[in-house]
Amino acid sequence: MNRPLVDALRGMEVEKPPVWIMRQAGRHLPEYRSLRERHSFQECVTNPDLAAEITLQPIRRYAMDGAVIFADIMTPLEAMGVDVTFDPGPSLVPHDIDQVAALPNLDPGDVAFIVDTISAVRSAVPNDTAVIGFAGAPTTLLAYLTEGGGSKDFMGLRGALRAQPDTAAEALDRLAREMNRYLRIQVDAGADVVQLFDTWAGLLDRDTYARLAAPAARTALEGIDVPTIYFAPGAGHTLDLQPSVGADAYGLDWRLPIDEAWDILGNRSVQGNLDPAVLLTDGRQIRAAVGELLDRTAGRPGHIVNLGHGIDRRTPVEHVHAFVESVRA
Ligand code: 1CP
Repeated sequence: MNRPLVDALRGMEVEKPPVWIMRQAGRHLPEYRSLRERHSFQECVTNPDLAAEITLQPIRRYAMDGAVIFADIMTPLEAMGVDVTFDPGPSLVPHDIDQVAALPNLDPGDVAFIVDTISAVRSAVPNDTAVIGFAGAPTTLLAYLTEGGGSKDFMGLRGALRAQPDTAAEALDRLAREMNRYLRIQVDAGADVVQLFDTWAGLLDRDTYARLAAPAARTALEGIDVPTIYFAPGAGHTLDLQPSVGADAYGLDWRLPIDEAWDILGNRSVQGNLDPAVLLTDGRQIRAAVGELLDRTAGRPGHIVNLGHGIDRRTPVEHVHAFVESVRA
């Protein structure tokens, strides 16, 4: 099966670098926002017709090389008995880390909708489009669980990792095993690629990252037999440590030039790393920035073009067209 995104993740030469955008489903698209006027976020995730429709919206508009399944990193925690609401970010009762270590196994019956969404998407997208499943990395999930929602510094997590390192390691392992199971469910359903989002790992110092975050991420990806991507934005200080996670590819934020970051990671595939703010400028600047990005990777095999983090909700659709077209030109 010829899927350029999958081939590039395996480090193979491809005709043109594959392209997709993190958070392409939802957020900036007017057709998503109009659906959301009639349906709650959770209804959109758990109803396979709606979730597949939202997943397909950016594929119809931009013919991306990958279709990322519409769900949230907190979604599988609900199948482990955690009550989460979205407003718009996740909100839940803060958990102690010993409570997290004791959470029940994920009940596959409670994520049956993801299986139906993935098969609906697989049969609707062109054959060369890759279906991208995902999960939150253990550290990032533990951050939301201990804090009860978003935070700029996640002091609850960082305090707990220091005060109770052994229980924290158990809690991370618990989450890692269940996310491994959740990723396998997505692969069995037809995901061609999976990405692990470690959005908050960059808050940790190198030593804590190496001792706790990286091994837990490794467990989450262990034995997954499709190409895997690990993405930890704001974690440039851990780039040399990240390959211990054992992914096939590493997502890069925009803070370092892609060639410098790639040299630190070594001989692996990379994904990124245009600053999402570039898509708030204009066609000329977008083309110039893509030109510079592609000059820096200079046809090196294993580059997947993406932004350095999720697309901003204010991004005009024409700017996304300009981005995708200049990658393909
Ligand atoms: O009202 C709405 O429309 C809800 C906004 C929203 C959306 C569209 C949330 C709540 N989640 C999502 C979908 C989503 N989340 C996807 C699928 C679509 C796609 O990628 O195109 C994915 C992959 C995520 C992943 C996610 N959720 C991450 C990791 C990625 C990243 O950007 O770093 C994180 C940190 C979350 C938590 C979350 N869920 C929602 C919000 C607003 C947040 C951030 C909360 C915070 O500020 O901490």
